[in-house]
Amino acid sequence: MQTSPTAQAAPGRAGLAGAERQPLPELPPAAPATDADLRELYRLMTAVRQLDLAAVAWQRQGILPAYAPELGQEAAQVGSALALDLSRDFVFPTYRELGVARAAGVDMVDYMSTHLATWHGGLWDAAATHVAPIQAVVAGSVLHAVGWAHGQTLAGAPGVAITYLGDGASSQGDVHEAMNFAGVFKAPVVFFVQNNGWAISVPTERQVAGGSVAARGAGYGIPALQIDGNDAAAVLEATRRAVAHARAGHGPVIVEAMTYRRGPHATSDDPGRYRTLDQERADGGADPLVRLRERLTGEGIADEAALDAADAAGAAEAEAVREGVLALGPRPGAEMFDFVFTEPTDELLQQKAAWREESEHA
Ligand SMILES: Cc1ncc(C[n+]2csc(CCOP(=O)(O)OP(=O)(O)O)c2C)c(N)n1
Ligand SMILES: [Mg+2]
Repeated sequence: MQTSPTAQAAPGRAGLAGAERQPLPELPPAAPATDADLRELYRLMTAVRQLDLAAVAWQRQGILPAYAPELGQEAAQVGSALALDLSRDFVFPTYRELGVARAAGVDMVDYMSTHLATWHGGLWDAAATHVAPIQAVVAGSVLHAVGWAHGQTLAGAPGVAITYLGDGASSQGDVHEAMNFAGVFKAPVVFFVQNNGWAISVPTERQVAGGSVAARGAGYGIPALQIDGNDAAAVLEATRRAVAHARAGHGPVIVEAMTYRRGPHATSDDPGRYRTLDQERADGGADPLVRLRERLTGEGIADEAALDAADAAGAAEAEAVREGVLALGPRPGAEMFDFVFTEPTDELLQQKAAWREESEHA
């Protein structure tokens, strides 16, 4: 029988890809969410819900120039952030991670200052909080996280990086490079994908070939969990498992949290141009905050009065943050030159002097 040249394996390499592929490692189990965990998830998720809704209103009122809401993604964000040990771990967020930042303890006035679009990109201290600045470059945070994680390996340090990315970001070449590098070097990193069904106006099924980001893990030798991202307890447990695996030196994990972006992509977006309200309601499913509340009351873990008090605390917090943001006032314009390099170049100093002369008449 004649075989075509392309079908013949090169000598010594016959079946290599199949024969030497390692089975994916098993993830360790994690303790299920306790009643105290569930109450804490609710307290944070209701605060995040109200801050998020308030931020959209602030944009409409002209307080913030722009904002990217995370309505409907509170369980994915708060649940994953609560699984971290931020004395050691480090968060690399996108532009949509208010819930992660809040759960990680970032001051919310400092956080919102980013959305004021002032020069420095946010007032919080990334080194102190272990939450990196917002990343607007799609998939940018993924590369940063892998670099930081590999740094932990080289330093013999115990930290785990968690990088947030969307279904849309998973189509970027950077994600392939990041996952491949992390797989080869067993970098302690959790790729936390919030599959919210959309990349602006493009639905997941029109850009994620194969239909699942988690399924891609097998090709990189990275174990992956695909979970209900609107079940806060499930997210907490899955992320705990992923973090424990990475911390034990077994390398990266992908967690794909299936959720839904219930609002616009950003305050400048009109989802009515690419999906109907009926579609949105059907595809969005049950609200994760309502789901958690029903579980807490149904299982007698918290009563209505305690949950109402948590809601009221969230509303008061949002109002205090609004006042804090308004009190920030404008930043000094010349500051934009100060945060480019640790040591400014001569050219930058000349630009700063010229800018001050023209704008401040200094
Ligand atoms: C490198 C790069 N390409 C394109 C954009 C424009 N852009 C901003 S958000 C976005 C969609 C991202 O979708 P996804 O990763 O699913 O995240 P989601 O917005 O749904 O949270 C695009 C294309 C960008 N910011 N950066
Ligand atoms: Mg998306």
